[in-house]
Amino acid sequence: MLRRDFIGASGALLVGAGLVSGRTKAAAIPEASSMAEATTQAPLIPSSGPDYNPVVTLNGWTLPWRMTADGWKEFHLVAEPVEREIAPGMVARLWGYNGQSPGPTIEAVEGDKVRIFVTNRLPEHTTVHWHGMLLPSGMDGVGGLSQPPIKPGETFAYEYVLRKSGTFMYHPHADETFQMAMGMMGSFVVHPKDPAFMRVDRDFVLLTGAYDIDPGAYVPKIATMTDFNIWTWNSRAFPGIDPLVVAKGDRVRVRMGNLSMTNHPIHMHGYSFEVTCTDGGWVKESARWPEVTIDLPVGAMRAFEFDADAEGDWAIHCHKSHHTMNAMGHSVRTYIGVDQAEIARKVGQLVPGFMPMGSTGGAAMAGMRMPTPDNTLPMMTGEGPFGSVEMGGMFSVVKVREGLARGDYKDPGWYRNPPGTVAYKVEAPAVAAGSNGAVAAAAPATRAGRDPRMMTMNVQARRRTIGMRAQDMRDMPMGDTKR
Ligand SMILES: [Cu+2]
Repeated sequence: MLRRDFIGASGALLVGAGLVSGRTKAAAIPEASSMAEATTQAPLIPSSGPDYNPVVTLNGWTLPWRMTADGWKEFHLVAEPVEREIAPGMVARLWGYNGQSPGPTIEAVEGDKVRIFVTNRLPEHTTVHWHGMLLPSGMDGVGGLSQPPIKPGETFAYEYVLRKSGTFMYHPHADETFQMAMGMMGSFVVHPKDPAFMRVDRDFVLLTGAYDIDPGAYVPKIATMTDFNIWTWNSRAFPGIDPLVVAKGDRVRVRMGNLSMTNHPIHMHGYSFEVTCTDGGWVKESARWPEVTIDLPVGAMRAFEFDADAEGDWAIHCHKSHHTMNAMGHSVRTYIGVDQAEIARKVGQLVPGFMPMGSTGGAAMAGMRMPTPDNTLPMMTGEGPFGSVEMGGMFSVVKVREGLARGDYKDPGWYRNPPGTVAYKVEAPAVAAGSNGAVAAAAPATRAGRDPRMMTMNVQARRRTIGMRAQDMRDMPMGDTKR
């Protein structure tokens, strides 16, 4: 149905010539392009209209556009059900735009006249709100308030002039709770009219999101308010998130928006940086301060910049540690310091395959490879050059390398640390784990270790992963060793 042979940014096709605002006709609707790939697509270089340095949408793409003879930049969004690979091994059935969740990034230039067609292929009505834009009230996209809802099968046109440059978003403002929980959102970048203003060499954009998808399920639970288990950047979770590839010496901007239900303190290693733009506009130089973590509030965008002067593989992640886990349940009991050997022996007699976990911490989960339901992700995973990265969710790597060509976003592989610059093991007598007695002193936990009600896990019977997917633990029969 949808094809990718859209004319792109060439501006060669002059359909819609002579139309005036609000009077466009069906015949003038541009074809909608669609994207099936979940990998980062090359930036869309403008070939007509004002020049700009295009953004790179992490694990996403930019919506092609066309220029009409009378100077309107025309885009076509299609709201529709989509299938999105969250990471290899897990697909989610979401709602999005033009084949993807999030929808494609819209890019244009300050002063542009934009006409954005929105076709609704959802089973219910929708609208599109242009978050942060200065526009006529009737173009603001709030269903019932600023326009009638777009019913299934209908196409509406939004028309306005981009009055300021910056970092914005679009999302439904009709049944928005459910529709955003289903993945409906996109980035909208307006480049400055003067290409030299706030110029950077690499400009990344992404939206944070959160889903509650039970292991083995495909559709998010749309009524979840806090207890999400899949934390995403552009509807991808680590290790499915592409690295941010940067050439040493580049000026780099990362634009992030948050349409999830909680804030995300985004932390980047190896650098300090400054917030230079919010969805309210550019931040004056005198008003900026250095940070290594920026809070990304709900319903907001933050763009930060740094000069990439240090080569390496630098982690970038949400600093809420549960947001760097996949498919994690939040009713997991604590067994640190608990001697489970005896209970393991006893339960094992009744339930072959029983495996206790957590006595020494959670790291062992990352190495476990046990039977799992179809369509879910390991809680802590991702192979690095030194072993498991033990991460999931909102995590990626900024890869800064010497000598990358401009426009080269290919994954350069792992950083080769110069000799003598990697933390190393010291030859010394081995120290017994927990030897200071602090952990062993946790008396109630030790007592619990002998209580069979505290830990009954039957791996084989339910074909569920205990170690890797603590999500399942909240469904586990506690105190019932006969199942
Ligand atoms: Cu977070």
